[in-house]
Amino acid sequence: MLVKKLFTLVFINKEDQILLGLKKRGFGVKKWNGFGGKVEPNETILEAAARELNEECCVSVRPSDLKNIAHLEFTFEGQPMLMDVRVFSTNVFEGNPKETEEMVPKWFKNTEVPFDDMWPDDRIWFPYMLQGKKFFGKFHYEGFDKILNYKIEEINCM
Ligand code: 6U4
Ligand code: NA
Ligand code: NA
Repeated sequence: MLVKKLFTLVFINKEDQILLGLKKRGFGVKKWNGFGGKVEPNETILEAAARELNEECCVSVRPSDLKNIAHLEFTFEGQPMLMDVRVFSTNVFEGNPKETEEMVPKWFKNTEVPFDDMWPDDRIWFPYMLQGKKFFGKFHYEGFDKILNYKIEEINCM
């Protein structure tokens, strides 16, 4: 049986730029990504998304300003875990991104996203996000570098 674990992933947009963070430790180390982490038992998914963003780069958002743009599922060959990742974005935020123990934040132009140094799935679903589409994707990995199979579809409501 697969054990499902719930995670958040937040992207901040400013004009034609997107805020990414270089992960300094743990899962996804040395990869650029949005900001997020595990949802704790005492909080809503939106609260977790806002909290993780603030912990990881000192940017503040109101949970109600976060738009749910995607639902991603990751499984790993031979592992009984399913990562259930809820993806949010907003251009309403406060504070300048600051480096923390977990992330080095940096603004990237939407046309200059560093896919070579990101999760391999990002290259597949970022185009949906950057076009303002909502979508569901599931990716099955062998190890952490190779996608064995995947499915992605645009959805109308989340
Ligand atoms: P701690 O234990 O506090 O360091 P926490 O911050 O709670 O961890 P973390 O950083 O392990 O959680 O969460 C993983 C983050 O990586 C979440 O934001 C989801 C994201 N993520 C995981 N797999 C991904 C993948 N294949 N592609 C992607 N993001 C992924 O774009
Ligand atoms: Na995290
Ligand atoms: Na975290």
